[in-house]
Amino acid sequence: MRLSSYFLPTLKETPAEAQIVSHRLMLRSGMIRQASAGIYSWLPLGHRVLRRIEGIVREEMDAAGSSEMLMPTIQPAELWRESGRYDDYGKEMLRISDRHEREMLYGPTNEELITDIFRNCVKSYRDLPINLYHIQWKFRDEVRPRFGVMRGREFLMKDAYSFDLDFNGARDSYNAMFVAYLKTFSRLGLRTIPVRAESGAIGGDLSHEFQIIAETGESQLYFDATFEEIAHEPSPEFVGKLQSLYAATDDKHDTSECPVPTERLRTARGIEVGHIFYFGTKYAQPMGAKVAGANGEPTTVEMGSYGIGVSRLVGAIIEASHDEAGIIWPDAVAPFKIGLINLRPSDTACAEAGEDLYQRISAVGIDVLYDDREERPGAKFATMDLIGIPWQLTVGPRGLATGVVELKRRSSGEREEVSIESALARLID
Ligand code: P5A
Repeated sequence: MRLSSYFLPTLKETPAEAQIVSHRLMLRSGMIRQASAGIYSWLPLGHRVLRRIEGIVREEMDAAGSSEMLMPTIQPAELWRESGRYDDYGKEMLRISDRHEREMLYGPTNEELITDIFRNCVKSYRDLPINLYHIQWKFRDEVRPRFGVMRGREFLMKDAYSFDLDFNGARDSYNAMFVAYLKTFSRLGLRTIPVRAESGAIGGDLSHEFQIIAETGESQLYFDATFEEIAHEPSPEFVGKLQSLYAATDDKHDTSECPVPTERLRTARGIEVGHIFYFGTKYAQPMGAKVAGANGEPTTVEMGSYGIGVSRLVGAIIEASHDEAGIIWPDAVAPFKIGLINLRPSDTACAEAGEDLYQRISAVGIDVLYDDREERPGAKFATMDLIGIPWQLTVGPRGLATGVVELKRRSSGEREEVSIESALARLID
């Protein structure tokens, strides 16, 4: 991608309305624009990151044996009446009526819709277990949308749903998702603490929130220091260990009943990037989701649901990875791997070398953003730092005279002068 023809409306001024660093940086780097409170357009740079995160989430869900599908954003009210949640959900639900005055809603989550699909399609215990997911926009009319994409009204969620014949099966499904979440977050460069949680509007009696530590987090966490000391191996053997350690949010934490001695208790703010629930027959029972069991008896299925805040993760990753100059994308989610900076595009040697590098890098399928604009070098470096591209490759007249280019690693700030060929060898492997 050539910056001269890319749409990157960066801002020089710090936007006054943004209270936290990720929101400021997303606006300044031209990733998002607000359409209305808590509702955003994703501009090309932001959209790339969103798709990257979505891709990693998708790979890990597929690897865990969940099947991707796509449910609509608009749902009929009658399904929510069946589960009893139409009234319970209150003002957070955006209610709409169509031209025939039929009551509809913009889905805040999909337990009802997936249970309806299941009850119509699955008849026998032999078809179980089943795990389905989709990545779709949700709407929750939050009282206080804030912090940009972190607490939006419209937001992108990956939501998965499991169906099992009995509790043991449902617990295995829950634990498989638990492991898939550890893998997903670790690939995103994040270290998460699984916290026992209230299940709130989703319901059920077993639930974990996946929290990342960040000063600007909305949750207050209390957890065992062991979380900081052990490796968070995303493996089935590790689930029991992690689930046995104490971690709680302030609404659940009770100092007098806390099993962790004071000197081993840590406290920090956290951002909830995922939330998983086992809720048994809460929806299957009222909605009549049954299969024929081994002896032919109709058996109500046991369910769980598993959410990841895909759009919230964009902000959460920035909270965890930035400096004074801007964003520092972990390689796995970076919108481009390389920022190629041409210090003097009007110079023939620079233009040729820049173009040659751009072509050769693009030819091997690596995402490169080529700054071919006529701009001051300082402005070019500042833009690349702001938008957080992991590698900066700079071509200038002075270096070219001796056959070298400069390679800079955004995360460490390390710079090196290397020959064009060795720069390419380093970047293309
Ligand atoms: C689990 C999947 C559910 O809705 N039903 C389907 C269950 N869980 S949840 O905890 O309510 O949401 C899942 C994740 O979505 C993100 N999230 C949000 N992101 C941005 N803005 C919001 N207003 C918002 N609300 C929830 C969180 O990451 C949450 O863990």
